[in-house]
Amino acid sequence: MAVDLKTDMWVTETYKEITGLRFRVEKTLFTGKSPFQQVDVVKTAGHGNLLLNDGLMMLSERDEFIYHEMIAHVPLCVHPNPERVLIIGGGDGGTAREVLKHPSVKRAVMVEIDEMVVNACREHFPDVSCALDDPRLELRIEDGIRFVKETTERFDVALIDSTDPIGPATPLFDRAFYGRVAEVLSDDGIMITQAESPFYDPDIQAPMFNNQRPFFKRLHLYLFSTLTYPGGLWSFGFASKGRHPLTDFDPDRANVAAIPTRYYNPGIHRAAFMLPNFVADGLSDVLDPIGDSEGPAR
Ligand code: AG3
Repeated sequence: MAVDLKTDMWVTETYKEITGLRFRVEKTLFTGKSPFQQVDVVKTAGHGNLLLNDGLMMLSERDEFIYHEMIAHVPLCVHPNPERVLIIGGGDGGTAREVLKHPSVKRAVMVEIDEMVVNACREHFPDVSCALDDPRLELRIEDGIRFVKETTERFDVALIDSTDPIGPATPLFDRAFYGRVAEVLSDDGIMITQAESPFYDPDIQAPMFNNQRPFFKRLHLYLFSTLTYPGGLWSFGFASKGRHPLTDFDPDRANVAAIPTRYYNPGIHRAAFMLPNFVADGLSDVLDPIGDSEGPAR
């Protein structure tokens, strides 16, 4: 089909001034400026609705399931009995939706700093925000840094569903924050952190893991593909007080088959921790080996 130049609209995320990712837009659904960031929702031609914070793509309806399944099910299927889950950020509700698929979870607390994100997603991403009113979830509009400093509650799993370390999410990559998260976690606790692009962001990943090292016994990285973030390959950090992401993973005990997913399964779980050489070599000083061999996962 020919492109009508008068109505041809695209939204572009420019990343580090070296690459751009763009989607055709049909119309703008929401635009607002909160005390924390610029929030935009557009309807795209082929990827459903798309949320941007400060011009950075956060999620599209078409592929959000990959990110949200991978941040939630990997730790929840490694922990032997995850009952209490903390989510920092994640205002769209996608992470909460996946967490609450686990029958073992009795209580989830989600701490999102920006109410505008929650409201925009309630309206424009109904299939993502659908679990925000689940009675097991407490949604707090509050600074996550302050919450972990002040809470006396303890959690089995903490999921740091943050944006890039610019703007409001910057302190979520600091040593002091990871220290507090470790304190609010139980003795077999697991923390997952949004860990950026293995191609473009080793300069963010290495300090991130260094900042976690004093508080966790095991640090690993795992990968997933995305249509919505620059480069198409993205990662999470897996930090635990002892649990191993593969040898402590038992798909039967976790009853993976009973959790409805479109991306995550036991094979994906294991494969995600296998790192290409350039990733493993770049992070060999900061990650733990995944297997018996020397050096990080491969
Ligand atoms: N969190 C954002 C991940 C990083 C995106 N970075 C980027 N586009 N430059 C997504 C929140 C989903 N709950």
